[in-house]
Amino acid sequence: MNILLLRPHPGNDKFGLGPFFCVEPLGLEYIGAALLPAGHQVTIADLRFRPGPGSWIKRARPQLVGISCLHTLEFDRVLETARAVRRLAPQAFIIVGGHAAAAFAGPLEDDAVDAIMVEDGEVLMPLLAERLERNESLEQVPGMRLRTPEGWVSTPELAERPSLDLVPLPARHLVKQHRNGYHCLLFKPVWLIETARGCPHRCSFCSVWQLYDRTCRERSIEAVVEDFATSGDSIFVADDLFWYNPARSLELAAALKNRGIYKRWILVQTRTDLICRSAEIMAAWRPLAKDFDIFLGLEAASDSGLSGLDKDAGIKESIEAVRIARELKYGINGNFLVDPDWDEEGFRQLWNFVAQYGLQRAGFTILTPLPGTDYYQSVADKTKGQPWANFDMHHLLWEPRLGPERFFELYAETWRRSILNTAGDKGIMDWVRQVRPSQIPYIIRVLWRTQRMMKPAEYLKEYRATCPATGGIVS
Ligand code: B12
Ligand code: SF4
Repeated sequence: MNILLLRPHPGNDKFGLGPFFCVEPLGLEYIGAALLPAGHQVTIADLRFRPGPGSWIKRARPQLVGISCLHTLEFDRVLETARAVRRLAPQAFIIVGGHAAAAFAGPLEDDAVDAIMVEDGEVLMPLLAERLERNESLEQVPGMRLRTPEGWVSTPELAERPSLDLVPLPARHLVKQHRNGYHCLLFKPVWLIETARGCPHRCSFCSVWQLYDRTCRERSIEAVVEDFATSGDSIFVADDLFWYNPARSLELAAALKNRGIYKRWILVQTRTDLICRSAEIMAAWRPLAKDFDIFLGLEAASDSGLSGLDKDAGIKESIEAVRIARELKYGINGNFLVDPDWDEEGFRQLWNFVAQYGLQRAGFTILTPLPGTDYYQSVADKTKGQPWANFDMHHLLWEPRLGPERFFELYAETWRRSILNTAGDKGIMDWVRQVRPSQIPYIIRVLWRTQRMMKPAEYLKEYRATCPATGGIVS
């Protein structure tokens, strides 16, 4: 069967670090790897690059089209893509899947879509393709919301989550044509690698643990080593919780070292408390790359702030984790959450913490109720009518305690305290001096775009366009 897998353009990268990151659709590559052995013709098209869906449909002549939906903010774009596919290939079966679709399928239940996968795709997509090929009923394909003449129904639940080793390596050759477009910060091309999936923690703002019921599955050491060995020189590790399993983490570092793997750059994401108890592991990993960065969920500047987010780690861990990582010469990129319910003191506390511990290399996102979390359910009424594109963690979804004008003044001021402020400590020439001549136009373009995050008027304009109080709401 001809199968086309699409990664739509998310549509919303006005704010945030979107312009700094563009990585491969790894979920689609794993699905591709699961479909190929069954004899299917699989094409992956990344619509963040040219051409658009029309050309791909002409080329692939698909009977089955899968559209990925990683983030809540992509919902409307995903539906637009599905409608375009429906027009261009009316006979094709259209399924949507991916993290945001699985965590909260409701908004995607639209006539342009035939099914939504609410589980991983590696086992279920081959099953779906087989049933479609044989013209058999789809109601027994587990893990889906399915559009039927009687309306949307849930198919049976998957008996158990499959082992990640069922599909040991992603079909990276399917995105060969896009490879040079994948980048993170100044590293290009970049490879995305997954070593484990899920998280046993319970941060209130996060949709990952709720989707995976606080489980975490790991790939085998052999599969991960092979993936590192056959990928390029700059690696972004997709795991939400790197170094989670101490014994495995040490074993993996040793296995990579034995295979002679050494990368130009590795980026991982983890928690402060894991770093505090993993100094030995971190020491074992550090020599595996020339530059090694960590995305660290710092989230708040006080113990009460952290416990309000169910972070289950304190400020002591934040400070200690930063110290350990710096001592081992890791780069730290923190992220803090800014609560619409803050008063002025909330902002000042954050600024003092950032200044005291030199955390200017950080992102500051607005605490946003992500669909699929209990937090979302508890405030769903307040977010009614908001366009999904506003769930990018840089929009206010309701009136903040300080009022929108003052809130955005202080929020923009928070970003002005980051290293991205070219009028701050690190000027544009400091950035330019750090890059190769060929990278200068890129870095200038990206920095120019990010300066928007330091301008309250830019946020206010968007807020007023969608705020119920101003009558600007999009319904
Ligand atoms: C890589 C990544 C990114 C990349 C983008 C990747 C891309 N291709 O565009 C970057 C760094 C740019 C990014 C940015 C952001 N991200 Co992000 N990101 C991820 C991350 C770490 C990994 C995704 C991944 O590839 N996983 C590995 C693959 C193998 O798994 P998978 O994608 O889930 O695929 C499987 C299934 O979902 C399914 N599947 C996937 N696609 C499809 C398609 C079909 C048709 C089917 C049937 C099945 C299916 O099958 C696959 C195989 O089993 C996830 C974390 C996570 N746990 O998923 C967060 C995550 C998706 N991001 C998140 C967030 C919050 C963001 C930001 C808003 C953060 C910010 N502070 O700004 C921004 C938004 C940027 C923007 N404006 O678009 C949240 C999502 C929250 C939500 N509900 O919206 C996550 C879950 C992280 C978290 N812990 O909260 N992100
Ligand atoms: S924010 Fe990170 S640590 Fe917390 S539940 Fe989500 S993935 Fe786990």
